[in-house]
Amino acid sequence: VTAILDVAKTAFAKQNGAKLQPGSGQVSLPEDIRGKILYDLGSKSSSPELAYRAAALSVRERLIDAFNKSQEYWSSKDPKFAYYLSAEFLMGRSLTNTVYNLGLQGEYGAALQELGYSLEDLADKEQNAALGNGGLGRLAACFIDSMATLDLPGWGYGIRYKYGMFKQALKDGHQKELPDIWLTNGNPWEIARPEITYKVGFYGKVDNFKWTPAEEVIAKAYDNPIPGYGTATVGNLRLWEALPVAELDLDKFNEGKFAEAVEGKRKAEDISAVLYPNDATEYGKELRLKQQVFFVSASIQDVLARFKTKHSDLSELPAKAAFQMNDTHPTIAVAELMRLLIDQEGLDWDKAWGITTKCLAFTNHTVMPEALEKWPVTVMSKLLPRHMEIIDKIDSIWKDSLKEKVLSQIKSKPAPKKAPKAAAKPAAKGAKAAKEAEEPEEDPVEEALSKYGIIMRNPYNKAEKLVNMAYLAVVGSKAVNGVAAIHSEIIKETIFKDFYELSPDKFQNKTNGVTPRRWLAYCNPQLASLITEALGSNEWIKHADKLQGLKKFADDKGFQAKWRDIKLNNKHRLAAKIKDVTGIDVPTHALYDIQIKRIHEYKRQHLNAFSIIHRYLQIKAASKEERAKFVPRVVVFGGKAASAYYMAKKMIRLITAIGSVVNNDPDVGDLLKVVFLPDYNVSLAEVIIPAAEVSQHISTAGTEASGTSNMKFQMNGCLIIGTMDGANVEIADAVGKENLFVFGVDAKDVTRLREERKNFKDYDPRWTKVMDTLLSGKFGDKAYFQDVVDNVNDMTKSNDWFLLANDFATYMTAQDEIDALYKDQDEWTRRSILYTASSGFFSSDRCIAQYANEIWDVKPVPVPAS
Ligand code: GPQ
Repeated sequence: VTAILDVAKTAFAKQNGAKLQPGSGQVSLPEDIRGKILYDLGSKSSSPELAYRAAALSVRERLIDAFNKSQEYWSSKDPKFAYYLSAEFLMGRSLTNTVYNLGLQGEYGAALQELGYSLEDLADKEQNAALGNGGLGRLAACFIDSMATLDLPGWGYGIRYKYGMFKQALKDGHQKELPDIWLTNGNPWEIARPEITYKVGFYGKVDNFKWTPAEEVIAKAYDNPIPGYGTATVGNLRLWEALPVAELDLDKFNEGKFAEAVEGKRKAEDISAVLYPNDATEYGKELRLKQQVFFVSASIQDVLARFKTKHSDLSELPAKAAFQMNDTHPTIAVAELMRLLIDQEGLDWDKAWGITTKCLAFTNHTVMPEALEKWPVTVMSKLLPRHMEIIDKIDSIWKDSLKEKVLSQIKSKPAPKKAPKAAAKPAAKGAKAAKEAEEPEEDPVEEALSKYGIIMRNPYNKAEKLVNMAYLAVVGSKAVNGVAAIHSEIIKETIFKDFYELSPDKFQNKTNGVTPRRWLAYCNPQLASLITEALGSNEWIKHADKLQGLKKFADDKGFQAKWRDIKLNNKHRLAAKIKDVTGIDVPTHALYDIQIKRIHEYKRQHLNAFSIIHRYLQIKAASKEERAKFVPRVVVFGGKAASAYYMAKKMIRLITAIGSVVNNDPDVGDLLKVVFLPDYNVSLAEVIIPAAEVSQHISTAGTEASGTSNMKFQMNGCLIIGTMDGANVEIADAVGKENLFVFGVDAKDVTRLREERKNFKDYDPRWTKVMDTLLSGKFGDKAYFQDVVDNVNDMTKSNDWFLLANDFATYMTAQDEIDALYKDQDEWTRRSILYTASSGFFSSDRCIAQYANEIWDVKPVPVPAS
């Protein structure tokens, strides 16, 4: 077959003139790219945009050859596969990554040079594939890179959103959201698979366990090949597009009702139209649940279909497939796999449950209550009547299995005496009180079981029942993991405490990681070369532990000087970007201080903003001589606020308002610049991170599950100011805590401190001054910032939930330490080198190897070269 194909290819190429294959010796690479501009893009002249598209089309062919080989090889070996189910994959750009991972940089670099371009310039023309919100989506992207690099048979599965993460513009310093129209010029990195489709149903009726959906859509596959680094293996990310079962309603069309005739089509396409732009908050919208079922159902159907081409006994499924559920978004998989096994495959309940609970695993990414998805039973029953029936049964079998345990607990503890409800309460008035009074008395066993319930009462509206998706996932999974050591401990003590006590062995930790390819080797090429030169090989790109070898250069003055030079070059590149995007001139001799992440109260960008106000006041109050001693700083922010998140949007305005005053004050000059870079995304991060000297990871302890940009900054030799939260704790262990600027309360004290807030009196005078300045109108409309201040400073209105006032003093101390250390450039650089040297643990290769060994039981199957 291959021989015939080769003959056909050559014949076709000859007929087509320009369609000769590069690499076959028939046509040179520059000719190939020129041919693509002429024949694929239909243009007689070139431009950087066209050249990018042509180069990408050319690379695509190489990629597809390698992809086909890998997938055929894996298919012939039939190993166990890991399937990473995720509603988000924040891929960013692909050209550089693909060319470098395939080892084609030399060839393409030279070819493009011949055509008058550089790979770097063309790379900049690519749209970002922004099919994710932030950390969770980017983690999924790093994971599939590592799976391919480690030769692990595995695919990602998700949604091909037509519109990704919104674009952020600033209008008068306020965030404005614009749609992300990323597919208009086509996407050379995907392969449409019109022949691979599945039906997904919604609504309708269940009659004697048989579900007849009232609405059906088609899921159509698009494959996105994922090249591994330093291997012939190319993995796959399969994304689903929603299409109507029928293009048109023919009856309506014949009646001349053209708009109505396409109504069904539009409704179907809505499912994969937009990414919900919320990060770590509950969505609560029916369309969101539809998206989740849509991609989960199509993915599981796809896996079962492939499984059945080789096997007939479904009890072998756990030996061939592991599904990792990325947060609660894909957790309907528990019910969907059960449904497919029972309703389509004819298995009995127990057998199906045995298979399901061996195939699935669940990762939790937050303890923030607002992110833990709970769907109203009413919504679920309407949209997914059969799934709801299955969840009901899972819930009741699960609780039945706990009855004896609960009974013995009740017997060993005398029940607390309950005062008769009506007598204990003052005369009940109003609807709420009436509802409470009507509440039926709970049977004590039922009450004791309720904490384990997958189906639970809405605590704010006892009449409503909710499906707790995280609990469904925990019960239906063989393993549950957190994403950093501290986080994995916290989930065992808080949100999953009762479940942990029942099955402690189910709970694991998998500290996150990031790919050293994109986040060091490719985004920081000069540093990468220096590292390779120092270590004598580039093996560190695949074996990041080898970065340890840099430790011996930490004190080497010559090496330090080279290291610093590269940082300075990267700062120049960022300064140019800042100038280009915002018009602000920033000095390159200043300390570059960066905070880039979604805007959230728990991430405390406003704490950073307050410290800038303090710095500004200090500069203003200083004499000329004193000013000369200040360490100049450029503070850069980037991040998007969820469109409906009121306070987050105010935080953006707070930063831009401070910037307009500070950046234009002649007393300040180069001593302080405050920049908010709009539309923070993956490719902007690739410019910012290599230039960073200090980065801020300052969440209230216990709130940031892990953080992953902290790891990227560490890899690039950027010092960290942070709280003992998320992966900061492990970074501090790796680098040495004394080499970080650590401040703030410990997670274990947060609950108590929140309780004590009402009596908080310990305001730092610097804090009070900052609050007063904000309310003085110095940064514009004082009324506008009143509620920002109230939220953290007025204990009668709020309790400063995120403990800004509490952590302010130690934060300022840490800031002073930064300034002091920056004056000692040798020591600063020594630490910077140590950061990179100890970042190997935070490679996603390490992390994915742990998933493969400790959860999935998937073994590498290296694809032979050529
Ligand atoms: N995270 Cl639940 C997101 O980016 N989005 C989400 O919806 C949830 C979590 C993040 C989390 O906040 C970070 O601390 C983690 O590093 C990241 O997931 C990856 O685990």
